[in-house]
Amino acid sequence: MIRTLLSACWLCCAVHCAAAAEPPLPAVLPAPRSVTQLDGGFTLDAATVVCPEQGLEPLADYLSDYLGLASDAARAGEGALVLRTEPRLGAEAYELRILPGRIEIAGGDRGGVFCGIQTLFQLLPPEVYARRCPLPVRLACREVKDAPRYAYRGMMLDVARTWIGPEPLRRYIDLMAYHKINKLHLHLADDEGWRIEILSHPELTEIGGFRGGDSPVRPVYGKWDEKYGGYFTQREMRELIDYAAVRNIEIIPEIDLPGHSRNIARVHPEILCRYTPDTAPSNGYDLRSAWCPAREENYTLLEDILGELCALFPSPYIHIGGDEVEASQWARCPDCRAMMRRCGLTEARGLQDRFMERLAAILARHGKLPAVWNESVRGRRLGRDTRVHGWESMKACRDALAAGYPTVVMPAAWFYFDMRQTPREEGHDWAAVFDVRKTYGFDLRAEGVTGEELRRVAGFEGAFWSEAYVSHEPERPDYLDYMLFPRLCALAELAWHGNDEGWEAFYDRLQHAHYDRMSAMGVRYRLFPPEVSTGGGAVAAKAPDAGAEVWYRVDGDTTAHRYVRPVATCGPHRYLFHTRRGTGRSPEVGVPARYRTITPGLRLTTSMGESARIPYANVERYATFARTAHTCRPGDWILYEFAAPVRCREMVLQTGNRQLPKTIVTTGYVEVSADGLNFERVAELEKGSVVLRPEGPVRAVRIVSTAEDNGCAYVTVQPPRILPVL
Ligand code: TNX
Repeated sequence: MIRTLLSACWLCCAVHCAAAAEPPLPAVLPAPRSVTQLDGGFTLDAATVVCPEQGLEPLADYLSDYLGLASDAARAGEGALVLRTEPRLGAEAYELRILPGRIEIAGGDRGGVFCGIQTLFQLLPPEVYARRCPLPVRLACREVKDAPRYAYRGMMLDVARTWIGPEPLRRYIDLMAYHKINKLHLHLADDEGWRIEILSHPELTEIGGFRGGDSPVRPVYGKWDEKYGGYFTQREMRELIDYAAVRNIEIIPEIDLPGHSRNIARVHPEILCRYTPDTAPSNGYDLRSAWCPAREENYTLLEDILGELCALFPSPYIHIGGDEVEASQWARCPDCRAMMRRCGLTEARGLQDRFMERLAAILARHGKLPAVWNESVRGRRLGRDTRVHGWESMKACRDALAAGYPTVVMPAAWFYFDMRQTPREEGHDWAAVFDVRKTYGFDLRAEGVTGEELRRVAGFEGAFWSEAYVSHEPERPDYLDYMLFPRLCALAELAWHGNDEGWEAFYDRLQHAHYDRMSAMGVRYRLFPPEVSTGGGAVAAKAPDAGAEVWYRVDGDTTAHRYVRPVATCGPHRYLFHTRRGTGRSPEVGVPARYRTITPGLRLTTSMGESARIPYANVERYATFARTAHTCRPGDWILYEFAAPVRCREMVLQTGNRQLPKTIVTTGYVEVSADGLNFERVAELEKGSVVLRPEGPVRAVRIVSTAEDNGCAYVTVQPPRILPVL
């Protein structure tokens, strides 16, 4: 079939290019349904005029802006680039014809025309994305016929935990649009921030949009010492909605309810249950801050909030959250208990269904439908016009589909782009550690979705949660790009086209065409790590990605050198390699010996008491982390004493969790002792951690806190990572 022809294009091209005059088939991503080669060519030059059908002027402007062309509805003749709709094609479908005398893009609707424009971009030199397409460009004549596999092709961005404002958001909207992603799910409120102006309750953003400093909202994650935040005014949001709409993207707002509501609970404490709440400080995941479902006034406030969202957002759906609700606080609330009796409920958890039902009714009054996280349909009480986002697992997705709900399939283990991509990179790991290849390989049938349930799949969505992103700034301004790309490319391929052509063919298009496009887009995407090997007294490295350069640096030195040949060395573990291609970068890797650790006899003590459940012994066995019983105050200490003096090339001491720096010793210093008696101050803590490179033997190390409470009820202590002298 034509599709197979397309998939094989790069291979064929490599083999036949020298002999055949046929131009190669285009490496469009996501792949179109069919491409047919026609005779002749068309020269796109500065004289080409974009000619839109009435109503498509915004798309003509969009296109003209990238190509520097004039747009004139009256000049549909020879040499024109015609944009028109042809409803028979269906939603978002398009036909792109490059003919000797003209280019035609016919879309089933505006979305289809937009998708046709994106395919045209991919037939042009990559510089089109930088608005520097060198004209004239000679294009081979062809006909592309294309339509999406799924109507829902989404990306969720959590702008609540880390504030992502209008400017960067516009950039991500562009990047999604280039990939034919058509839904932007904006997570606008969570424990750590409220990001959308509600005119009838300005305090929600005026107070809740900022945390730390003099705000009643406590600081969290990496932003301890400043008042941090921001929010979208309704005007700004309206502009973003319009900006996205031109780009065939619908913005779906989410307010996470009734859990993940610590932020609004600081602004309106009365929304909580009527019992003495546990007031111990805690950061994020503060599951105690759920709205009280039995408090009637809460629904008035929610009507105000949701009513404004319904008026502001044209999307037929409003996402009302519903994940990770801790029902124990309801079980202790007298009003909730009375409500449970009234409803004949034996479990407090059932109250969530009633709460969500009330919200669905509010939305219905405003002509909208609810979208929810999968936990909200466990009780099956919400109407089957509710759209479910299945995130926890494939089982959660299958359950929602089996219960009859249209479901956006987004299990974290394939679609959460906040997960790290290899074990030593940054990111969460609770769901899985995976790269673009795993996302691409996602297969509904292999995951047990069949028959009727397959038809209920609304589509796929990628997600980026940002509770830890905030702590990557300003050191890693490329972090979000790096986490999203190229995993988002695989998401787009799956949702638009499917993965029937297989990884190798997809990867071929990615490395031979799409990396260059992403470079022109200015995306700081992730490349595959280099393969590092040793032998014959040298260390060698190879880039898996076509056209990628290998670079290396030596331990303790930040200067990178271009790798040209194996490096002769008797200390291969001292070298770290990475690859570069355009704006792409791989992670740094070294030889396995670099990462080997030793576990000398250790005793851990602290001044903050020992958690009964997660004891010091965990660390002494180098098994897992330990917890203290109290948070850290100035002068508090953590002491690591070794049974015998340890010689090592590096010792990494870490408090908190790598991805969630919430349980760290926020600020402090480190002292080292050679004899266990006399200590010398050698370093400051950075984000709760320190890397020591001791010159002599170490008998003991002590972390001393200068922090006035870390905002959490305890400190987590990780086992030291000790790298032997090699
Ligand atoms: C689970 S996904 C959450 C989020 C976290 C995320 C981190 C979901 C509906 N809840 O609150 O940010 O994991 O990966």
